[in-house]
Amino acid sequence: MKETLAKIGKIFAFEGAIKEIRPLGEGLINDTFFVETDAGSPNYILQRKNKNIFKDIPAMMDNIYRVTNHLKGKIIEQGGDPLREALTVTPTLDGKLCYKDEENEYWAACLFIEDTITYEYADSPELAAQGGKGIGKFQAMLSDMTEPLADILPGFHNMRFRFQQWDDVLKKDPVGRKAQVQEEISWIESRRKEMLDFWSKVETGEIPTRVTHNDTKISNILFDKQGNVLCVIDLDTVLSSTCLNDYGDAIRSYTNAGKEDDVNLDNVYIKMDIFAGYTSGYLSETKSFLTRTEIDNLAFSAKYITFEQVLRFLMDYIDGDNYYKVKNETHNLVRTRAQYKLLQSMEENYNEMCAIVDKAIK
Ligand code: GN1
Ligand code: MG
Repeated sequence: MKETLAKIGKIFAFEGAIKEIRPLGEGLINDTFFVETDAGSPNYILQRKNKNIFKDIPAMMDNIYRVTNHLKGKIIEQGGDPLREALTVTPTLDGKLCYKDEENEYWAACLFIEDTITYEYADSPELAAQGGKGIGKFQAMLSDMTEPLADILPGFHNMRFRFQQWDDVLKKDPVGRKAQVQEEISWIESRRKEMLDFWSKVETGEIPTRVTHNDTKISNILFDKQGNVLCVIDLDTVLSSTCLNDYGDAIRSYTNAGKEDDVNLDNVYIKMDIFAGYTSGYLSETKSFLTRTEIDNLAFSAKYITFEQVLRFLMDYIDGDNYYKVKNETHNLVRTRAQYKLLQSMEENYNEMCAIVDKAIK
């Protein structure tokens, strides 16, 4: 691997000599590396993108390039620092946004942003409010982006598509795990209708589509040392979809008192003060452009995205662990149960969640 990384490092237009390339982070999909260069030169992030999941990586990189350029234009207008407040894609020496190696693996790079903090969970309502503001601003800056983005992950948060995949995997039961997870399967089936009903509103246009991030978990946000959001990262999933995905997925990660894959389910529940913090920060930036229907569906979107995550983890378990990276053979099942516990906690607190949204909008 070291040799491969050294070879790939030479392909990109990095300033300064490379000192070391080492693994970074806990992403579930791509392989991420930190590229350390000589003192005085910027450092970089290098990623091997997951080609099993992203079928058209050049199109994905083109989306990222266009979105970051749009963001940089806004940041400059607002007097901000475009190199710290938006990702900067680093091209190859011959000017391409990604590189395909001899093994048909795709690599891409961006500038590393120094002096930032990342979190796995929100430790205070204030931090959650800043996170909400950050995603709200991100959506606001992209709200006038009219050029269409390539649909590089068809059906990503589309429940009708997810249920098609689900029905297929259950029919095939490729590794014979279905019999052990009958109870977990019933968690999905008993909510099929309400989840599809929500998605119908997107299909009919009652809920509009916008440029959205689609993977807004807290670890995809860089905070500065004062606790403000500096930059939204991991733009692989920027797509045209409902912005409720971004609110819902953020609530799924910020408010969870436990871990996404917590073995101890007593740790997992929704922290309502964090929910209130995130919601007030998010709405302070977005209430001027969100429609009434979007606002009325915010609380539901948290249940929707958490349910989708239960379905996706369980489906991958039944399928034999082909999608998410796993640390052991029950990892996807552990994730399923932990996310289900979070969903149940949201269901128990749903009326209060709706009341908090109503209060924040007044
Ligand atoms: C994946 O790779 P990462 O960790 O940013 C996944 C998200 C899930 C998330 C769960 C393209 O994101 O949809 O919500 O894991 N990304 C893709 O942690 O499927
Ligand atoms: Mg991601």
